[in-house]
Amino acid sequence: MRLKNNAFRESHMEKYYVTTAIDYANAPPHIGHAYEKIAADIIARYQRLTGKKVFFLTGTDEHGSKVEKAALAAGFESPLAFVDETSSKFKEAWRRLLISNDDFIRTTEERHKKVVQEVFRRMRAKGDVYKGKYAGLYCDGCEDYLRETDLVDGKCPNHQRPPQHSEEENYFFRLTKYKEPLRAWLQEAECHVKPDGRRREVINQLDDPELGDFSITRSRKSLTWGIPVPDDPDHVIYVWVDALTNYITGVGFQSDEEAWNTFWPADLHLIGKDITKFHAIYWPAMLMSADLPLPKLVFGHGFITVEGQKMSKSLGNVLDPVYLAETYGPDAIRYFLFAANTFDQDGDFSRADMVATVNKHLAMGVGNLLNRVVKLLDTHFEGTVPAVSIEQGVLDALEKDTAEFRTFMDEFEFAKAIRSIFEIVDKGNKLLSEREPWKLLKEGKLEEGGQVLVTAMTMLKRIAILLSPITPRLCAGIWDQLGFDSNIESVIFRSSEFTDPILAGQKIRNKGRVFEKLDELTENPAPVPTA
Ligand code: ME8
Repeated sequence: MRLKNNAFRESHMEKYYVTTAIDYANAPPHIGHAYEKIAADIIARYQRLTGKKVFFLTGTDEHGSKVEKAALAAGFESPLAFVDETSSKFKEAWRRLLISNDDFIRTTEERHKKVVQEVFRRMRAKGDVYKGKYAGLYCDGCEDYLRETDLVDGKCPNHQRPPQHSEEENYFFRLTKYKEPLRAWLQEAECHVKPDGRRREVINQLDDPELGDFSITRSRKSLTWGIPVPDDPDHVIYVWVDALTNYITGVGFQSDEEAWNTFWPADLHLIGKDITKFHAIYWPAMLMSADLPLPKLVFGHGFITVEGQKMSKSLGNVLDPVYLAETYGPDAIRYFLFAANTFDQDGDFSRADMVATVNKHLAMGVGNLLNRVVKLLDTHFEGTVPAVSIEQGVLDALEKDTAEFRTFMDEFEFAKAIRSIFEIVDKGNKLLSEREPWKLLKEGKLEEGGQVLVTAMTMLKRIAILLSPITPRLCAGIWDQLGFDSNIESVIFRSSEFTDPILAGQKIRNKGRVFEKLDELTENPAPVPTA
């Protein structure tokens, strides 16, 4: 197992294991999937910055009737050939959006099949699995069992179509046995489900007497595309039991003892608000049954709409993240999504707003600050940092803004964290406009002018580091122009590289604009091609 920051070798380090939901491989990725993967990436990069050894897992959910039907509809003879193609589109999208995952799990992999079967065996050995008859409604859009009371006008409210009636012999999981321990876990002082509104919602679901044992298999007669039940090949394992188990497969359960002992339990399962029940009820109950430790935190983020509307194939407004990354660059998408939206609430992606926001903040705010500083250093100091001292007040203010940034990042309040960085950007631009170093230098006041420039450089150094989890490419560019030879991704808060002042003699590299202004593109966004 190789980690992004090579931290695995240092055993004394604190660890952080972050996962995303694994996306259904029934269609290519859309911007909602990208929103979650970018968020997890921002968290992973930030945790690396704090000096933790991080493991970041994402992947695709490839079994079940929804995927099987999509494969057939797309004219594929085997679902496997179909998911091979779809999962590669997810991988490609994450590469283009600079997602730094350490592994990408596919639920059709052999390593996963073994783990799912082992979890099933453990739950059965515990006496928590029994055979029974299932008669009820199933929505394969949700891959979930519905009740009459869940329906609106006879249809699944999420997928606007009637569920199927299904009647078959299934294996059931004794969820009812775990209701009490689950309630205790959900009410522990250390919150395991956030935001708090979601936690209360889950407790209400648990209190509902109708939430009973649930079916964890499908008969092979109705579904073949799944992992076989151990010792009973007439049944395949329910796709949610299969999917949730990815979180332990991906971190070496029964295959890589060192990784498993290091990283489990997960520090964070990052998921969308629609799948909290599976992660905060089913999954911890399965883990209790299998005698495995529970995750520390499940966080349910909000949903993203496009230009104020829910995405749908029929509206043709499903946004393709590859198209967006190609058209605007990864930093613009990453920045806008998290500067403009509140992570635990629903948000929106609007192209005009994105263009206006990144032009103002990144091109004008950060880009101009850098540009003015390196140009003046080039012209008046031959690109070499002069020897000056920085006022203590400036350094204290940087520490204050950094502390604020960290507090917000620890709570996944990305928009507020970004605002803390812009406190520094604004101070930097104000410093230049008030002190007018270009005038000082023209008048021959080299020491005074140089001091202003190195102060602004010190601010830019901090801006580059703090903003790097959000806009990694832009920040690598700033780092380079400031004249650092190291990789910005190797910086951690407690390293001397973070705290050291910029030394006299450092050579800056004036390479022109670090972030080009985006044009107001007028054509319609390309819809996601059907798989
Ligand atoms: O639920 N905005 O897969 P999925 C924000 N395979 N997030 C969104 C979104 C939107 N518009 N649309 C979807 C599944 N998501 C299962 C997960 S995990 C063991 C199995 C989020 O492809 C959604 O909430 O339907 C989920 O967290 C993720 O994208 C994958 O959704």
